[in-house]
Amino acid sequence: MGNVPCRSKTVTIQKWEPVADIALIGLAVMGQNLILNMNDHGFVVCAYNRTTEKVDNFLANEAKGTKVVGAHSLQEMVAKLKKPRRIMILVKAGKPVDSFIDQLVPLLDKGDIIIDGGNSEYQDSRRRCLALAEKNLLFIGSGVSGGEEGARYGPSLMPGGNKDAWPHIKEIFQSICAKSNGEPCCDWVGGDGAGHFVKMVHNGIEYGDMQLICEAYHIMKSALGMDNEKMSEVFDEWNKGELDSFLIEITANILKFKDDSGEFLVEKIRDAAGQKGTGKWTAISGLEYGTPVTLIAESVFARCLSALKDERVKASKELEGPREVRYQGDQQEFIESIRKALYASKIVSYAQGFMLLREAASEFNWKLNYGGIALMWRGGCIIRSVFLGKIKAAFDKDPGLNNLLLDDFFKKAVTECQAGWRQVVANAVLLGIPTPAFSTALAFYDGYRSGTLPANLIQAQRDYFGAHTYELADSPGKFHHTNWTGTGGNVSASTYQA
Ligand code: NBP
Repeated sequence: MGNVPCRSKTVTIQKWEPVADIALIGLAVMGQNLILNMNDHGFVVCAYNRTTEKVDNFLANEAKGTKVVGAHSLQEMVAKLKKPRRIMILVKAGKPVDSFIDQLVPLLDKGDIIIDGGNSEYQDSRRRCLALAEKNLLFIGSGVSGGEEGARYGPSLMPGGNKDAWPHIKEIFQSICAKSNGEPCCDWVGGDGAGHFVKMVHNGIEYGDMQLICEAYHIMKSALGMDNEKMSEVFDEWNKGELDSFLIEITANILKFKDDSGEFLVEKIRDAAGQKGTGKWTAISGLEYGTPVTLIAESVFARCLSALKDERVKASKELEGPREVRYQGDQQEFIESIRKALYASKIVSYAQGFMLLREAASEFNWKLNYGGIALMWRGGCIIRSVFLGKIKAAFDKDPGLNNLLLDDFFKKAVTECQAGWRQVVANAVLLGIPTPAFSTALAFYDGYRSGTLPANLIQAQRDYFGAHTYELADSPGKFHHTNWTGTGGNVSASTYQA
Protein backbone atom coordinates (compact mmCIF):
# COMPACT_ATOMS: atom_id res chain seq x y z
CA MET A 1 0.00 0.00 0.00
CA GLY A 2 1.41 3.48 -0.82
CA ASN A 3 0.33 7.07 -0.21
CA VAL A 4 0.15 9.32 -3.28
CA PRO A 5 -0.47 13.08 -2.90
CA CYS A 6 -3.33 14.19 -5.15
CA ARG A 7 -3.94 17.95 -5.15
CA SER A 8 -4.80 18.74 -1.56
CA LYS A 9 -5.99 15.23 -0.59
CA THR A 10 -3.96 12.09 -0.04
CA VAL A 11 -5.35 9.12 -2.00
CA THR A 12 -4.51 5.64 -0.81
CA ILE A 13 -3.60 3.22 -3.61
CA GLN A 14 -3.99 -0.42 -2.73
CA LYS A 15 -1.19 -2.68 -3.91
CA TRP A 16 -1.99 -6.33 -3.69
CA GLU A 17 0.46 -9.17 -4.10
CA PRO A 18 -0.46 -12.01 -6.50
CA VAL A 19 -0.49 -14.70 -3.83
CA ALA A 20 -3.45 -16.87 -4.78
CA ASP A 21 -3.47 -19.92 -7.07
CA ILE A 22 -7.15 -19.61 -7.83
CA ALA A 23 -10.10 -17.36 -6.97
CA LEU A 24 -13.55 -18.57 -6.13
CA ILE A 25 -16.62 -16.40 -6.51
CA GLY A 26 -19.73 -17.46 -4.58
CA LEU A 27 -19.63 -18.19 -0.90
CA ALA A 28 -22.75 -20.33 -0.54
CA VAL A 29 -22.59 -24.00 0.42
CA MET A 30 -20.74 -25.25 -2.68
CA GLY A 31 -18.24 -22.40 -2.92
CA GLN A 32 -17.23 -22.40 0.75
CA ASN A 33 -16.69 -26.14 0.83
CA LEU A 34 -14.75 -26.22 -2.41
CA ILE A 35 -12.47 -23.47 -1.12
CA LEU A 36 -11.74 -25.42 2.07
CA ASN A 37 -11.11 -28.53 -0.02
CA MET A 38 -8.63 -26.62 -2.23
CA ASN A 39 -6.96 -25.20 0.88
CA ASP A 40 -6.56 -28.72 2.32
CA HIS A 41 -4.71 -29.67 -0.85
CA GLY A 42 -2.23 -26.84 -0.51
CA PHE A 43 -3.69 -24.27 -2.90
CA VAL A 44 -4.07 -20.64 -1.90
CA VAL A 45 -7.59 -19.51 -2.71
CA CYS A 46 -8.92 -15.97 -2.92
CA ALA A 47 -12.58 -15.86 -1.85
CA TYR A 48 -15.09 -13.36 -3.18
CA ASN A 49 -18.86 -12.96 -2.98
CA ARG A 50 -21.38 -10.42 -4.30
CA THR A 51 -22.45 -9.67 -0.73
CA THR A 52 -18.99 -8.92 0.59
CA GLU A 53 -19.86 -9.28 4.30
CA LYS A 54 -19.95 -13.00 3.56
CA VAL A 55 -16.23 -12.81 2.71
CA ASP A 56 -15.43 -11.41 6.16
CA ASN A 57 -17.72 -13.92 7.87
CA PHE A 58 -16.13 -16.78 6.00
CA LEU A 59 -12.58 -15.65 6.81
CA ALA A 60 -13.47 -15.14 10.46
CA ASN A 61 -15.24 -18.48 10.86
CA GLU A 62 -15.05 -21.46 8.47
CA ALA A 63 -11.76 -20.35 6.89
CA LYS A 64 -10.12 -19.18 10.12
CA GLY A 65 -6.58 -20.50 10.43
CA THR A 66 -6.36 -21.47 6.74
CA LYS A 67 -4.32 -19.89 3.94
CA VAL A 68 -7.49 -18.55 2.28
CA VAL A 69 -7.38 -14.85 1.43
CA GLY A 70 -10.38 -12.64 0.76
CA ALA A 71 -11.26 -9.83 -1.62
CA HIS A 72 -13.85 -7.08 -1.34
CA SER A 73 -13.91 -6.21 -5.01
CA LEU A 74 -13.29 -8.05 -8.24
CA GLN A 75 -10.32 -5.73 -8.86
CA GLU A 76 -8.77 -6.81 -5.56
CA MET A 77 -9.51 -10.46 -6.32
CA VAL A 78 -7.90 -10.28 -9.77
CA ALA A 79 -4.84 -8.47 -8.41
CA LYS A 80 -4.32 -11.20 -5.83
CA LEU A 81 -4.11 -13.94 -8.47
CA LYS A 82 -1.01 -15.50 -9.99
CA LYS A 83 -0.99 -15.72 -13.79
CA PRO A 84 -2.57 -17.19 -15.78
CA ARG A 85 -5.41 -16.20 -13.52
CA ARG A 86 -7.84 -18.95 -12.62
CA ILE A 87 -11.27 -17.84 -11.46
CA MET A 88 -14.01 -20.27 -10.54
CA ILE A 89 -17.61 -19.04 -10.33
CA LEU A 90 -20.03 -20.98 -8.12
CA VAL A 91 -23.17 -18.89 -8.05
CA LYS A 92 -26.77 -19.38 -9.02
CA ALA A 93 -26.89 -20.51 -12.67
CA GLY A 94 -28.14 -18.13 -15.36
CA LYS A 95 -27.85 -14.34 -15.33
CA PRO A 96 -25.56 -14.11 -12.26
CA VAL A 97 -22.90 -16.09 -14.17
CA ASP A 98 -23.09 -13.79 -17.21
CA SER A 99 -23.05 -10.78 -14.94
CA PHE A 100 -19.79 -11.91 -13.27
CA ILE A 101 -18.22 -12.81 -16.62
CA ASP A 102 -19.08 -9.34 -17.99
CA GLN A 103 -17.49 -7.68 -14.97
CA LEU A 104 -14.39 -9.87 -15.12
CA VAL A 105 -13.57 -9.53 -18.82
CA PRO A 106 -12.15 -5.96 -18.64
CA LEU A 107 -9.99 -6.95 -15.67
CA LEU A 108 -8.35 -10.00 -17.26
CA ASP A 109 -5.46 -10.61 -19.65
CA LYS A 110 -5.00 -12.96 -22.58
CA GLY A 111 -4.91 -16.60 -21.48
CA ASP A 112 -6.68 -16.06 -18.15
CA ILE A 113 -9.24 -18.71 -17.26
CA ILE A 114 -12.86 -18.43 -16.11
CA ILE A 115 -14.44 -21.63 -14.79
CA ASP A 116 -18.17 -21.90 -14.23
CA GLY A 117 -18.83 -24.69 -11.73
CA GLY A 118 -22.58 -24.08 -11.30
CA ASN A 119 -25.42 -26.07 -12.81
CA SER A 120 -25.43 -24.08 -16.02
CA GLU A 121 -27.22 -25.09 -19.20
CA TYR A 122 -24.78 -26.57 -21.67
CA GLN A 123 -25.95 -24.21 -24.41
CA ASP A 124 -25.00 -21.27 -22.15
CA SER A 125 -21.56 -22.83 -21.71
CA ARG A 126 -21.18 -23.24 -25.47
CA ARG A 127 -22.07 -19.56 -25.94
CA ARG A 128 -19.74 -18.39 -23.14
CA CYS A 129 -16.86 -20.50 -24.39
CA LEU A 130 -17.14 -19.02 -27.87
CA ALA A 131 -17.61 -15.43 -26.69
CA LEU A 132 -14.61 -15.59 -24.32
CA ALA A 133 -12.38 -17.25 -26.92
CA GLU A 134 -12.99 -14.19 -29.11
CA LYS A 135 -11.59 -12.11 -26.26
CA ASN A 136 -8.56 -14.43 -25.88
CA LEU A 137 -9.88 -15.74 -22.56
CA LEU A 138 -10.27 -19.41 -21.77
CA PHE A 139 -13.61 -20.69 -20.52
CA ILE A 140 -14.32 -23.94 -18.70
CA GLY A 141 -17.85 -25.12 -17.90
CA SER A 142 -17.46 -27.77 -15.25
CA GLY A 143 -20.04 -30.08 -13.80
CA VAL A 144 -19.59 -30.35 -10.03
CA SER A 145 -21.44 -33.13 -8.28
CA GLY A 146 -21.62 -34.51 -4.79
CA GLY A 147 -23.42 -31.73 -2.96
CA GLU A 148 -21.98 -30.15 0.17
CA GLU A 149 -19.99 -33.14 1.34
CA GLY A 150 -18.61 -33.84 -2.12
CA ALA A 151 -17.46 -30.25 -2.48
CA ARG A 152 -15.72 -30.44 0.90
CA TYR A 153 -14.04 -33.83 0.65
CA GLY A 154 -13.99 -34.80 -3.02
CA PRO A 155 -16.57 -34.02 -5.68
CA SER A 156 -16.95 -35.55 -9.08
CA LEU A 157 -15.72 -32.89 -11.51
CA MET A 158 -16.62 -32.83 -15.21
CA PRO A 159 -14.70 -30.02 -16.93
CA GLY A 160 -15.26 -29.12 -20.57
CA GLY A 161 -14.70 -26.03 -22.70
CA ASN A 162 -11.50 -24.55 -24.05
CA LYS A 163 -8.94 -27.35 -23.86
CA ASP A 164 -6.02 -24.89 -23.67
CA ALA A 165 -7.13 -24.23 -20.08
CA TRP A 166 -6.97 -27.87 -18.99
CA PRO A 167 -3.19 -28.05 -18.30
CA HIS A 168 -3.57 -25.03 -16.00
CA ILE A 169 -6.43 -26.42 -13.90
CA LYS A 170 -5.72 -30.15 -14.10
CA GLU A 171 -3.57 -30.30 -10.98
CA ILE A 172 -6.06 -28.42 -8.81
CA PHE A 173 -9.08 -30.32 -10.12
CA GLN A 174 -7.51 -33.76 -9.92
CA SER A 175 -6.19 -33.06 -6.41
CA ILE A 176 -9.51 -31.96 -4.92
CA CYS A 177 -11.83 -34.43 -6.66
CA ALA A 178 -13.02 -37.80 -5.38
CA LYS A 179 -10.85 -40.84 -6.11
CA SER A 180 -11.97 -44.27 -7.18
CA ASN A 181 -9.34 -46.96 -6.50
CA GLY A 182 -6.82 -44.12 -6.44
CA GLU A 183 -7.89 -42.72 -9.82
CA PRO A 184 -9.29 -39.17 -9.92
CA CYS A 185 -13.02 -38.83 -10.65
CA CYS A 186 -12.20 -35.91 -12.92
CA ASP A 187 -10.81 -35.78 -16.41
CA TRP A 188 -11.13 -33.63 -19.48
CA VAL A 189 -14.61 -34.16 -20.92
CA GLY A 190 -14.65 -32.29 -24.25
CA GLY A 191 -15.16 -28.99 -26.06
CA ASP A 192 -17.38 -25.99 -25.27
CA GLY A 193 -20.51 -27.24 -23.41
CA ALA A 194 -19.48 -30.91 -23.04
CA GLY A 195 -18.77 -30.69 -19.29
CA HIS A 196 -22.17 -29.27 -18.51
CA PHE A 197 -23.89 -31.64 -20.94
CA VAL A 198 -22.31 -34.62 -19.17
CA LYS A 199 -23.33 -33.15 -15.80
CA MET A 200 -26.87 -32.68 -17.08
CA VAL A 201 -27.07 -36.32 -18.19
CA HIS A 202 -25.62 -37.32 -14.80
CA ASN A 203 -28.46 -35.45 -13.12
CA GLY A 204 -31.01 -37.02 -15.47
CA ILE A 205 -29.68 -40.46 -14.56
CA GLU A 206 -29.89 -39.45 -10.90
CA TYR A 207 -33.62 -38.73 -11.40
CA GLY A 208 -33.95 -42.20 -12.93
CA ASP A 209 -32.06 -43.97 -10.13
CA MET A 210 -34.18 -42.22 -7.50
CA GLN A 211 -37.45 -43.05 -9.26
CA LEU A 212 -36.48 -46.72 -9.61
CA ILE A 213 -35.74 -46.91 -5.89
CA CYS A 214 -39.08 -45.24 -5.13
CA GLU A 215 -40.91 -47.78 -7.25
CA ALA A 216 -39.19 -50.66 -5.44
CA TYR A 217 -40.21 -49.07 -2.11
CA HIS A 218 -43.78 -48.53 -3.33
CA ILE A 219 -44.20 -52.17 -4.37
CA MET A 220 -42.69 -53.51 -1.15
CA LYS A 221 -44.92 -51.26 0.92
CA SER A 222 -48.17 -51.63 -1.04
CA ALA A 223 -48.05 -55.05 -2.66
CA LEU A 224 -46.17 -56.84 0.13
CA GLY A 225 -47.27 -54.72 3.11
CA MET A 226 -43.69 -54.53 4.44
CA ASP A 227 -42.82 -52.22 7.32
CA ASN A 228 -39.99 -49.68 7.26
CA GLU A 229 -37.53 -51.74 9.31
CA LYS A 230 -37.94 -54.68 6.95
CA MET A 231 -37.66 -52.53 3.83
CA SER A 232 -34.56 -50.87 5.25
CA GLU A 233 -33.02 -54.31 5.80
CA VAL A 234 -33.75 -55.25 2.19
CA PHE A 235 -32.06 -52.10 0.86
CA ASP A 236 -29.14 -52.74 3.21
CA GLU A 237 -28.82 -56.24 1.79
CA TRP A 238 -29.05 -54.98 -1.79
CA ASN A 239 -26.27 -52.54 -0.99
CA LYS A 240 -23.92 -55.48 -0.47
CA GLY A 241 -24.31 -56.72 -4.04
CA GLU A 242 -24.43 -55.41 -7.58
CA LEU A 243 -26.75 -52.54 -6.57
CA ASP A 244 -24.13 -51.21 -4.12
CA SER A 245 -24.50 -47.42 -4.43
CA PHE A 246 -24.81 -44.21 -2.47
CA LEU A 247 -28.55 -43.86 -3.22
CA ILE A 248 -29.40 -47.41 -2.08
CA GLU A 249 -27.31 -46.84 1.06
CA ILE A 250 -29.07 -43.61 2.02
CA THR A 251 -32.47 -45.12 1.22
CA ALA A 252 -31.81 -47.86 3.80
CA ASN A 253 -30.95 -45.13 6.33
CA ILE A 254 -33.91 -42.92 5.43
CA LEU A 255 -36.44 -45.75 5.71
CA LYS A 256 -35.49 -46.62 9.29
CA PHE A 257 -34.97 -43.04 10.48
CA LYS A 258 -37.32 -42.10 13.32
CA ASP A 259 -38.23 -38.56 14.36
CA ASP A 260 -38.41 -37.28 17.96
CA SER A 261 -41.82 -38.88 18.42
CA GLY A 262 -40.35 -42.27 17.53
CA GLU A 263 -42.16 -42.48 14.21
CA PHE A 264 -40.70 -43.05 10.76
CA LEU A 265 -40.05 -39.60 9.34
CA VAL A 266 -40.24 -40.60 5.68
CA GLU A 267 -43.85 -41.69 6.11
CA LYS A 268 -44.77 -38.20 7.29
CA ILE A 269 -43.20 -36.40 4.34
CA ARG A 270 -45.67 -35.01 1.78
CA ASP A 271 -45.49 -37.09 -1.38
CA ALA A 272 -45.01 -34.18 -3.79
CA ALA A 273 -41.55 -34.16 -5.39
CA GLY A 274 -39.65 -31.01 -6.27
CA GLN A 275 -37.16 -30.52 -9.08
CA LYS A 276 -34.68 -27.93 -10.23
CA GLY A 277 -34.74 -28.63 -13.95
CA THR A 278 -31.71 -30.70 -14.94
CA GLY A 279 -33.82 -33.87 -15.36
CA LYS A 280 -36.21 -31.90 -17.54
CA TRP A 281 -33.31 -30.56 -19.63
CA THR A 282 -32.04 -34.12 -20.18
CA ALA A 283 -35.47 -35.24 -21.35
CA ILE A 284 -35.74 -32.19 -23.63
CA SER A 285 -32.30 -32.97 -25.08
CA GLY A 286 -33.45 -36.53 -25.68
CA LEU A 287 -36.38 -35.20 -27.68
CA GLU A 288 -34.16 -32.68 -29.46
CA TYR A 289 -31.60 -35.25 -30.59
CA GLY A 290 -34.07 -38.08 -31.18
CA THR A 291 -32.69 -40.26 -28.38
CA PRO A 292 -35.26 -42.27 -26.40
CA VAL A 293 -34.18 -41.43 -22.84
CA THR A 294 -37.56 -42.74 -21.79
CA LEU A 295 -36.65 -43.67 -18.23
CA ILE A 296 -35.34 -40.21 -17.39
CA ALA A 297 -38.38 -38.59 -19.04
CA GLU A 298 -40.76 -40.86 -17.08
CA SER A 299 -38.90 -40.02 -13.89
CA VAL A 300 -39.40 -36.31 -14.52
CA PHE A 301 -43.08 -36.85 -15.31
CA ALA A 302 -43.46 -39.04 -12.21
CA ARG A 303 -42.29 -36.05 -10.14
CA CYS A 304 -44.75 -33.81 -12.03
CA LEU A 305 -47.60 -36.25 -11.32
CA SER A 306 -46.61 -36.49 -7.66
CA ALA A 307 -46.73 -32.71 -7.42
CA LEU A 308 -50.42 -32.77 -8.39
CA LYS A 309 -51.11 -33.86 -4.82
CA ASP A 310 -54.45 -32.13 -4.28
CA GLU A 311 -55.78 -33.31 -7.64
CA ARG A 312 -54.64 -36.87 -6.90
CA VAL A 313 -56.30 -36.88 -3.51
CA LYS A 314 -59.61 -35.86 -5.13
CA ALA A 315 -59.20 -38.40 -7.95
CA SER A 316 -58.39 -41.16 -5.45
CA LYS A 317 -61.93 -40.83 -4.14
CA GLU A 318 -63.45 -41.11 -7.61
CA LEU A 319 -61.40 -43.46 -9.74
CA GLU A 320 -61.55 -47.21 -9.31
CA GLY A 321 -58.53 -49.53 -9.41
CA PRO A 322 -58.25 -53.31 -9.12
CA ARG A 323 -59.87 -54.95 -6.09
CA GLU A 324 -56.79 -57.02 -5.30
CA VAL A 325 -53.94 -54.86 -4.02
CA ARG A 326 -51.73 -57.44 -2.27
CA TYR A 327 -49.34 -59.84 -3.96
CA GLN A 328 -50.41 -63.40 -3.15
CA GLY A 329 -47.24 -65.30 -4.07
CA ASP A 330 -44.02 -65.96 -2.23
CA GLN A 331 -42.76 -62.76 -0.56
CA GLN A 332 -39.03 -63.58 -0.59
CA GLU A 333 -39.10 -64.56 -4.24
CA PHE A 334 -40.95 -61.40 -5.13
CA ILE A 335 -38.44 -59.23 -3.26
CA GLU A 336 -35.69 -60.84 -5.33
CA SER A 337 -37.72 -60.10 -8.47
CA ILE A 338 -37.99 -56.45 -7.41
CA ARG A 339 -34.21 -56.36 -7.05
CA LYS A 340 -33.85 -57.78 -10.54
CA ALA A 341 -36.37 -55.29 -11.95
CA LEU A 342 -34.41 -52.47 -10.35
CA TYR A 343 -31.07 -53.70 -11.63
CA ALA A 344 -32.23 -54.39 -15.20
CA SER A 345 -34.08 -51.05 -15.38
CA LYS A 346 -30.98 -49.28 -14.11
CA ILE A 347 -28.91 -50.86 -16.88
CA VAL A 348 -31.45 -49.62 -19.43
CA SER A 349 -31.39 -46.14 -17.92
CA TYR A 350 -27.60 -45.86 -18.17
CA ALA A 351 -27.67 -47.34 -21.68
CA GLN A 352 -30.11 -44.58 -22.65
CA GLY A 353 -28.00 -41.90 -20.96
CA PHE A 354 -24.89 -42.99 -22.85
CA MET A 355 -26.93 -43.09 -26.09
CA LEU A 356 -27.74 -39.43 -25.50
CA LEU A 357 -24.08 -38.60 -24.83
CA ARG A 358 -23.11 -40.30 -28.07
CA GLU A 359 -25.74 -38.38 -30.04
CA ALA A 360 -24.69 -35.04 -28.56
CA ALA A 361 -21.03 -35.85 -29.23
CA SER A 362 -21.85 -36.38 -32.87
CA GLU A 363 -24.00 -33.21 -32.99
CA PHE A 364 -21.33 -30.98 -31.45
CA ASN A 365 -18.22 -32.81 -32.59
CA TRP A 366 -17.13 -33.65 -29.04
CA LYS A 367 -14.70 -36.49 -28.60
CA LEU A 368 -16.18 -37.95 -25.43
CA ASN A 369 -14.31 -40.58 -23.48
CA TYR A 370 -17.21 -42.73 -22.26
CA GLY A 371 -15.14 -44.91 -19.94
CA GLY A 372 -13.63 -41.75 -18.45
CA ILE A 373 -17.12 -40.34 -17.88
CA ALA A 374 -18.16 -43.53 -16.06
CA LEU A 375 -15.06 -43.15 -13.88
CA MET A 376 -15.89 -39.48 -13.16
CA TRP A 377 -19.28 -40.66 -11.86
CA ARG A 378 -17.77 -43.63 -10.03
CA GLY A 379 -16.98 -41.57 -6.93
CA GLY A 380 -17.90 -38.27 -5.36
CA CYS A 381 -21.31 -37.84 -6.94
CA ILE A 382 -24.86 -38.79 -6.06
CA ILE A 383 -25.05 -41.67 -8.55
CA ARG A 384 -21.75 -43.19 -7.41
CA SER A 385 -21.93 -46.95 -7.47
CA VAL A 386 -20.04 -50.15 -8.03
CA PHE A 387 -22.09 -50.52 -11.21
CA LEU A 388 -20.26 -47.56 -12.82
CA GLY A 389 -17.02 -49.56 -12.57
CA LYS A 390 -18.67 -52.16 -14.82
CA ILE A 391 -19.61 -49.45 -17.31
CA LYS A 392 -16.03 -48.20 -17.34
CA ALA A 393 -14.84 -51.77 -17.93
CA ALA A 394 -17.28 -52.15 -20.83
CA PHE A 395 -15.97 -49.02 -22.57
CA ASP A 396 -12.35 -49.92 -21.76
CA LYS A 397 -12.90 -53.25 -23.47
CA ASP A 398 -14.60 -51.64 -26.48
CA PRO A 399 -14.29 -47.82 -26.69
CA GLY A 400 -16.54 -47.89 -29.78
CA LEU A 401 -19.30 -49.83 -27.96
CA ASN A 402 -22.54 -48.71 -29.56
CA ASN A 403 -24.87 -49.56 -26.71
CA LEU A 404 -24.23 -50.76 -23.15
CA LEU A 405 -26.94 -53.38 -23.57
CA LEU A 406 -24.72 -55.05 -26.17
CA ASP A 407 -21.75 -55.44 -23.81
CA ASP A 408 -21.36 -59.08 -22.73
CA PHE A 409 -21.52 -58.31 -19.00
CA PHE A 410 -24.70 -56.23 -19.24
CA LYS A 411 -26.31 -58.53 -21.81
CA LYS A 412 -25.90 -61.44 -19.40
CA ALA A 413 -27.08 -59.36 -16.42
CA VAL A 414 -30.30 -58.31 -18.17
CA THR A 415 -30.94 -61.84 -19.38
CA GLU A 416 -30.62 -63.13 -15.81
CA CYS A 417 -32.94 -60.42 -14.48
CA GLN A 418 -35.50 -60.60 -17.21
CA ALA A 419 -38.02 -63.07 -15.78
CA GLY A 420 -38.19 -61.31 -12.40
CA TRP A 421 -38.41 -57.91 -14.06
CA ARG A 422 -41.40 -59.02 -16.17
CA GLN A 423 -43.04 -60.53 -13.07
CA VAL A 424 -42.75 -57.26 -11.21
CA VAL A 425 -44.08 -55.08 -14.04
CA ALA A 426 -46.95 -57.50 -14.74
CA ASN A 427 -47.93 -57.74 -11.07
CA ALA A 428 -47.67 -54.01 -10.54
CA VAL A 429 -50.07 -53.51 -13.45
CA LEU A 430 -52.47 -56.12 -12.04
CA LEU A 431 -52.34 -54.63 -8.55
CA GLY A 432 -52.67 -51.04 -9.77
CA ILE A 433 -49.29 -49.83 -8.52
CA PRO A 434 -47.69 -47.27 -10.84
CA THR A 435 -44.19 -48.28 -11.97
CA PRO A 436 -43.50 -45.89 -14.85
CA ALA A 437 -39.71 -46.32 -14.75
CA PHE A 438 -39.68 -50.15 -14.44
CA SER A 439 -42.31 -50.34 -17.19
CA THR A 440 -40.73 -47.93 -19.64
CA ALA A 441 -37.35 -49.61 -19.20
CA LEU A 442 -38.91 -52.94 -20.11
CA ALA A 443 -40.80 -51.44 -23.06
CA PHE A 444 -37.53 -49.90 -24.29
CA TYR A 445 -35.71 -53.20 -23.89
CA ASP A 446 -38.39 -55.03 -25.85
CA GLY A 447 -38.43 -52.31 -28.51
CA TYR A 448 -34.65 -52.19 -28.82
CA ARG A 449 -34.37 -55.94 -29.23
CA SER A 450 -37.12 -55.99 -31.90
CA GLY A 451 -35.96 -56.26 -35.48
CA THR A 452 -39.49 -55.40 -36.52
CA LEU A 453 -41.75 -52.77 -34.98
CA PRO A 454 -45.18 -51.59 -36.11
CA ALA A 455 -43.82 -48.30 -37.48
CA ASN A 456 -44.69 -49.54 -41.00
CA LEU A 457 -48.30 -48.80 -40.08
CA ILE A 458 -47.37 -45.32 -38.82
CA GLN A 459 -45.71 -44.61 -42.15
CA ALA A 460 -48.77 -45.86 -44.00
CA GLN A 461 -51.05 -43.68 -41.86
CA ARG A 462 -48.85 -40.64 -42.41
CA ASP A 463 -48.88 -41.19 -46.13
CA TYR A 464 -52.64 -41.86 -46.11
CA PHE A 465 -53.63 -38.62 -44.41
CA GLY A 466 -50.74 -36.32 -45.26
CA ALA A 467 -48.92 -37.73 -48.30
CA HIS A 468 -45.77 -37.92 -46.17
CA THR A 469 -44.40 -40.87 -48.22
CA TYR A 470 -42.86 -44.12 -47.05
CA GLU A 471 -39.89 -46.33 -47.87
CA LEU A 472 -40.29 -49.97 -48.82
CA ALA A 473 -38.60 -52.48 -46.51
CA ASP A 474 -36.53 -53.92 -49.35
CA SER A 475 -35.40 -50.56 -50.80
CA PRO A 476 -34.69 -48.01 -48.04
CA GLY A 477 -33.79 -44.52 -49.20
CA LYS A 478 -36.40 -44.44 -51.97
CA PHE A 479 -39.63 -42.69 -51.02
CA HIS A 480 -43.06 -43.56 -52.38
CA HIS A 481 -46.52 -42.10 -52.15
CA THR A 482 -49.74 -44.04 -52.70
CA ASN A 483 -53.13 -42.61 -53.48
CA TRP A 484 -54.78 -44.79 -50.79
CA THR A 485 -58.43 -43.75 -51.35
CA GLY A 486 -58.40 -43.13 -55.04
CA THR A 487 -59.69 -39.61 -54.30
CA GLY A 488 -56.45 -38.00 -53.13
CA GLY A 489 -53.84 -36.59 -55.49
CA ASN A 490 -50.49 -38.07 -56.40
CA VAL A 491 -48.48 -35.14 -55.04
CA SER A 492 -46.45 -35.96 -51.89
CA ALA A 493 -45.36 -33.70 -49.01
CA SER A 494 -41.68 -32.91 -48.60
CA THR A 495 -39.69 -35.48 -46.61
CA TYR A 496 -37.78 -34.54 -43.50
CA GLN A 497 -37.04 -36.01 -40.10
CA ALA A 498 -38.34 -34.07 -37.12
P1 NBP B 1 -26.75 -21.02 -4.67
O1 NBP B 1 -27.19 -21.68 -5.93
O2 NBP B 1 -27.70 -20.93 -3.55
O3 NBP B 1 -26.25 -19.53 -5.05
C1 NBP B 1 -25.80 -18.67 -4.05
C2 NBP B 1 -24.69 -17.80 -4.60
O4 NBP B 1 -25.15 -17.11 -5.76
C3 NBP B 1 -24.30 -16.71 -3.60
O5 NBP B 1 -22.93 -16.49 -3.73
C4 NBP B 1 -25.10 -15.51 -4.10
O6 NBP B 1 -24.53 -14.28 -3.74
C5 NBP B 1 -24.97 -15.71 -5.58
N1 NBP B 1 -25.96 -14.94 -6.35
C6 NBP B 1 -27.30 -15.05 -6.43
BR1 NBP B 1 -28.30 -16.25 -5.49
N2 NBP B 1 -27.87 -14.18 -7.25
C7 NBP B 1 -26.84 -13.45 -7.72
C8 NBP B 1 -26.77 -12.39 -8.63
N3 NBP B 1 -27.85 -11.91 -9.23
N4 NBP B 1 -25.55 -11.86 -8.89
C9 NBP B 1 -24.45 -12.35 -8.30
N5 NBP B 1 -24.44 -13.38 -7.41
C10 NBP B 1 -25.63 -13.92 -7.15
O7 NBP B 1 -25.37 -21.65 -4.16
P2 NBP B 1 -24.91 -23.18 -4.08
O8 NBP B 1 -25.98 -24.06 -3.57
O9 NBP B 1 -23.59 -23.13 -3.39
O10 NBP B 1 -24.67 -23.58 -5.61
C11 NBP B 1 -23.76 -22.89 -6.44
C12 NBP B 1 -23.89 -23.46 -7.84
O11 NBP B 1 -23.53 -24.84 -7.79
C13 NBP B 1 -25.30 -23.42 -8.42
O12 NBP B 1 -25.24 -23.23 -9.80
C14 NBP B 1 -25.84 -24.77 -8.09
O13 NBP B 1 -26.88 -25.16 -8.97
C15 NBP B 1 -24.61 -25.63 -8.27
N6 NBP B 1 -24.60 -26.89 -7.53
C16 NBP B 1 -25.15 -26.96 -6.29
C17 NBP B 1 -25.12 -28.17 -5.59
C18 NBP B 1 -25.69 -28.29 -4.21
O14 NBP B 1 -25.73 -29.41 -3.69
N7 NBP B 1 -26.09 -27.19 -3.58
C19 NBP B 1 -24.51 -29.28 -6.18
C20 NBP B 1 -23.92 -29.16 -7.43
C21 NBP B 1 -23.98 -27.96 -8.09
P3 NBP B 1 -25.11 -13.49 -2.45
O15 NBP B 1 -24.50 -14.16 -1.26
O16 NBP B 1 -24.62 -12.13 -2.65
O17 NBP B 1 -26.60 -13.62 -2.47
